[in-house]
Amino acid sequence: MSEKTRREEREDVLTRERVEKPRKYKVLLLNDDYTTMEFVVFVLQKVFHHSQAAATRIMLHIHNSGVGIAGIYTREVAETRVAQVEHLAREAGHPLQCTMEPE
Ligand code: TYC
Repeated sequence: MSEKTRREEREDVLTRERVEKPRKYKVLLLNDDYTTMEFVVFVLQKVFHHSQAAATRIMLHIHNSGVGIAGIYTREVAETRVAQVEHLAREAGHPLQCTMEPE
């Protein structure tokens, strides 16, 4: 008598999805040879709300190591910020690349 109905199993799945913490995603900026340092600092301040000092430190880390974390967010926020970076970069004529990956 402990067998669950299909309906009860479906409800268990829905409950688990609502109760568990949403997955977080790292938004990454990639280094390149053409985007100016000033533009990367501007993006880190404008899109990711870092201070000038933090933005400069993150930009230099990316410049020296090839990739760096701009921020960590839920999936929808991460997707929006990636799109904002791509829009600003294309508009300014910079090849800056921005991606996201599960934390
Ligand atoms: N490497 C670039 C330069 O020397 C600066 C840069 C930093 C570009 C970080 C992209 O994500 C980046 N102008």
